[in-house]
Amino acid sequence: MQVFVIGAGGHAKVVVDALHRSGMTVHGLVDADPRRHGSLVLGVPVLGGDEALDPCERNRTRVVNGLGAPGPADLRARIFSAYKSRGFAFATVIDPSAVVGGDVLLEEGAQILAGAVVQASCRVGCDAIINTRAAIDHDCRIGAHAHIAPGAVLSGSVRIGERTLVGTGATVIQGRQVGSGALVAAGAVVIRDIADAARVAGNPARPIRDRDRG
Ligand code: JB3
Repeated sequence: MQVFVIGAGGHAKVVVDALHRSGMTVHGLVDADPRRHGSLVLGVPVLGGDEALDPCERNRTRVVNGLGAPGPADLRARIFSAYKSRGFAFATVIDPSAVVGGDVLLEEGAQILAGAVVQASCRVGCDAIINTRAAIDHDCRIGAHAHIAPGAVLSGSVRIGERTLVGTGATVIQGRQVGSGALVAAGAVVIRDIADAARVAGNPARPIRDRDRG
């Protein structure tokens, strides 16, 4: 199986490193920016743009989404759909330093990064990122393409909708639901349910006007 990473920026570097430490060989990266072509990311060549993977035999190839692009309506989700429609399958990434409960369900392309903890009976949706040292407690449901940023904490039985960003160091207390396409800003503390597409910040988390990325 040949493994390629899509994108060659900051998030791609993290997933390449996780794959290397998992003992996997990464055969190349692809990036939309021609200035990156021919460069190396942790020793792996940037082969060209997305079209560079056209010749790959689909049943012998796995791709990894290396775009972090956090936030609602993100590029990451569009890349996932575009590659799926081209017939590619996505590999899951589990950093060897992560702790993942035995009955956790990881859907296609889910990424569990360094030091993250995903406790028993959680489900992590396709293409979702559980980023560095995030903590996901028992029975959580993380929607497709959601991004739980570094150091965020979800207590037990939390639900996070599709494409939602839970920013760096944010906390969601047990049993709360955060809708789809929502933004929980860095450091926010969510103690009430959050609607679809809402943007919240602060402690306790309240709606905000300007997007405050985490
Ligand atoms: O905060 C953390 C821990 N990580 C952040 C991550 C979640 O998001 C990181 O600090 C960045 O804020 C961000 O990382 P990302 O998404 O890797 O961003 P950046 O470093 O800007 O790299 C994005 C790369 O994707 C650029 O090189 C773009 O040229 C490339 N790109 C954009 N569109 C694309 C496409 N590459 C391909 N193959 N196809 C595209 O359509």
